[in-house]
Amino acid sequence: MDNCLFCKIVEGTIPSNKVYEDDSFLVFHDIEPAAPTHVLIIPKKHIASMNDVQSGDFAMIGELHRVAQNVAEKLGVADTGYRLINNCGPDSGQAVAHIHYHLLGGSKLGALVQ
Ligand code: DGP
Repeated sequence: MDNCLFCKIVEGTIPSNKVYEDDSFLVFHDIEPAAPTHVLIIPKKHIASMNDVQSGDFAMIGELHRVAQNVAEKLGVADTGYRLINNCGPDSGQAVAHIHYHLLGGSKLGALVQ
């Protein structure tokens, strides 16, 4: 997708600090970490937001949870705990219109809603 920041990260035209990659997913460190561990899990397929997930995407989005489990293990937060967040739309603060899940951990996390 033209002019999508995360598609450019997938293509490699914008660099990222990668944690994991396979044919369907990319995981990379957030440029503005909000916790000691803060990575973004994205499908390589361009989907603008949770609202745009189609029924044909459900299996892939399910797989994303397996990726999150494996990444949490790899980054050492599986046992201490972590948070998986998807922001959808203006009120959530979604800034990048390519669906992504924040995986946050590495310290006691604050309140979920401020
Ligand atoms: P959200 O507000 O849910 O759309 O989160 C977008 C996140 O993307 C935000 O935490 C900062 C991160 N981000 C924005 N631009 C870049 C970038 O160029 N590289 C990386 N690694 N992260 C970025």
